[in-house]
Amino acid sequence: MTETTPLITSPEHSVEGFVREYLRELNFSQGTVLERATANDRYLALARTVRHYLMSRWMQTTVDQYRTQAKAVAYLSAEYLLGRQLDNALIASDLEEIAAEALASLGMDLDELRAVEVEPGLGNGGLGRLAACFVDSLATMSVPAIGYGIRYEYGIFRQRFVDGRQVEEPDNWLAGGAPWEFAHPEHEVAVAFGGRTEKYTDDDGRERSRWLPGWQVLGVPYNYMVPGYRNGRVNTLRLWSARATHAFDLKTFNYGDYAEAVRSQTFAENISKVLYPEDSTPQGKELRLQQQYFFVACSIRDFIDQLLRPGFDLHDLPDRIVFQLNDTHPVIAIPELMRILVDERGFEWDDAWQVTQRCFAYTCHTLLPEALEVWPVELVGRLLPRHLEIIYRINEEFLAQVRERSGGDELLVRRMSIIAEHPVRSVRMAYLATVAGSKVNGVAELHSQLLRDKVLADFAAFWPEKFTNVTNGVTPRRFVKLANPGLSGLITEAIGDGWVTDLDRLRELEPFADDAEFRRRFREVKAGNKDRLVSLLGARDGIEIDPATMLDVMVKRLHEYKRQLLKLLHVVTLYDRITSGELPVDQVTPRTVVFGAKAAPGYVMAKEIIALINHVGAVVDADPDVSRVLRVAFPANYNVTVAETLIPAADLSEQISLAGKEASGTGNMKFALNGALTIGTDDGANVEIRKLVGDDNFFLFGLTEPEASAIAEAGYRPAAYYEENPSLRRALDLVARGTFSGGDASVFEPIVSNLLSEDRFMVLADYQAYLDAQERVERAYADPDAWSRSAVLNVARSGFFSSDRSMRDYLDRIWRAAPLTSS
Ligand code: BZD
Repeated sequence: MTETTPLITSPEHSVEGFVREYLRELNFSQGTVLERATANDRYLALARTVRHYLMSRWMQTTVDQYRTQAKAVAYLSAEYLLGRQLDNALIASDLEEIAAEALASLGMDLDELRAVEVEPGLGNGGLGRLAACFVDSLATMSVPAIGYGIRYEYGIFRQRFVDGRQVEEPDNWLAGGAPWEFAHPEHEVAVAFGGRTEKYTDDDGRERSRWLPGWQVLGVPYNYMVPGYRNGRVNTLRLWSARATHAFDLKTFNYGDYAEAVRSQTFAENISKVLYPEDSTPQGKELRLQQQYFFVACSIRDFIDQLLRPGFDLHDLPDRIVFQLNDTHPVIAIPELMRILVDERGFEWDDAWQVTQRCFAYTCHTLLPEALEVWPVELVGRLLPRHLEIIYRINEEFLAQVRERSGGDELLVRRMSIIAEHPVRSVRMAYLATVAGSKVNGVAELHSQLLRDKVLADFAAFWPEKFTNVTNGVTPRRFVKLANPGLSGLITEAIGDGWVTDLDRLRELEPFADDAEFRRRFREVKAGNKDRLVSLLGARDGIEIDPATMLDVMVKRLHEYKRQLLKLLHVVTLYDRITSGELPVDQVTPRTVVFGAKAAPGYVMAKEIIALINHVGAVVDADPDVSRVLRVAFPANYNVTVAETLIPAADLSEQISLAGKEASGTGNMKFALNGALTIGTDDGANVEIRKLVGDDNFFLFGLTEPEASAIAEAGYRPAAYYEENPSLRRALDLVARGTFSGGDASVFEPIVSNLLSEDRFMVLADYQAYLDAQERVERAYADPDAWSRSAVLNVARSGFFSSDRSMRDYLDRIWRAAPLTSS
């Protein structure tokens, strides 16, 4: 890149300027005129117009980052759950009003065009959305940063319900055109796979190993703008798309298997075809490892070749970059950097190891043992033979250290080995990341503590200083400013608009919690948000909900540990009490329970739970007495776009995982920031939310982590709770008898028998405490003024959960990098 590239200027920041640019785009890029333009044409022209306003900032940011060669953060993540781009670009560039007026002058409605955009669903859930929040914050804080990932042709599946059961459909998000991306085939990168290694002696007489790959693919980078919020910065998200090579590089393939190579080319493009829809339970599929290596190999190569000055001495790499590993998915980057340094750049092993360790840090996002990725040695050896050798050597040297420091404790050595021997010889990716990374962090206080005390206890004893915590956060731009314009306006009126980039300022709202007029307006905003939700669910799903009821929301991936079943047992209990006459209808707090959840397509139990929710919902809705006070709404295909309307409307946020299982949660933060009260267990970031908002403004219930562990240890017997609790027994019996399955008792039998015999996540043990807490909720909700006071306090005290704060913590504790000062 030359350093004196003349920069283009932005279109004029005015309604007239916008109209001009818009019509030009419609003509020149879409090749049409207003009268003939389809909704998609109009949207695409709008997206491109907005893009133009960001372009000079983007180019300037890129030039500045190259010019200063300041230390940069490279966020390596297999997932980015971005949400719609147009809305965010509009607020970042302060163009919302101008665009709305400009379009209106041309007879169009901005909101209608926004709705045309299909969100890029390039992630499964929390982990992918977190990555999207982080890149937003980094840009807003002017931190030199780049996000690296995969440009999946198909994102997370679209969910439909057929007879209440989940059916998955492909998410062809690119079909309508992709106005936010910039392909750069000229910067394609070759990535090798397979083949074998051979030993040789180098010119200095040293024994070395080299990789003779069997086949290769090309990675084409696609750049996406990551606009900072009104700060003149636009960072880059670079996602890689796989292409077949045009021709074979004879040198590379001399030793390879030509036939295999040809066959493999056909499959090359499968690598970035589809996002794996499993979260928490990795499937260990070969294509998945190919995806992982593909994107990190492209990214490291890209950073070295494109972002460093020519001739840069890689011994100094840690001064220029830190690679943050978003869970274990990119961990194969560690042996890849070692390979580049040792094999390609002739580094001594020890020097390469020093550099590599300083370049990587690892974030763990789970506590479930089954979620810790392991790759069979056989597979790694077949796909990446040189990397396997490197991993073996890393392990060998590490275990020698363990032996030395433990006085030869072979049990400890076996426990800590990066290579597991059972059930099949495998590479433990979390251990590799822990050994190689300079820092390891969990994503909430409790999670980090449990990592230190349980999951990675041996490592924490070995390297206490390596372990740290960074509590997750969410971007207030998307999840408050954009999603909740009513509340944003109210806050800004009260305390000014500084909160958007300095969320601690929300504290200044505290006194307003005691201001009756402010509370009234807060309730007015909530009511308006509920009306918006009513319209959305009506139009999108044909679901009718009553905005005058308490909106009780549980949205997140469907997983047993998150305990959607506990919420459902509450619904069934209410149904039972109302239909049996035990609970007079006029004593019930009218409620709408909203679920949103996708299940991994292969996760049978999760899919059964979805069916049960829908079936219970249908029976509840069909009962004229019950449905006056209780409704269940389960809109299909919950995604970021739906979240943006749903969360601001919620009264009650359900965060009810079994303590010690949810690493952090981030939905919990979004709800609190939008003034919903939480009913929750002492789990993940709930713990920190409760501490901050105060016990009076949070409905805590359930076992604590030590209690749950103790029960598990002593032998948990769920049937005992069933036997001793009549209310629970009746609820489960209703399901077991087929009340929600047309009288067919067999349909949901697996759910009931699993709860009675195993109930791994202690739904039955927490049932009564949950019901009691829901009664506390009802009593509190009966006093709207007191409820809204608590809600305002939730907003005022949740500023800590800005992802800007998370980024500051990463910068201070892990990255040791700093924002760019003005250009
Ligand atoms: O990460 C989630 C945790 O479950 C949440 O508690 C936490 O808040 C977020 C962000 O830290 N983990 C995931 O979302 N995990 C995945 O999506 C995933 C995806 C593929 C493979 C394994 C896990």
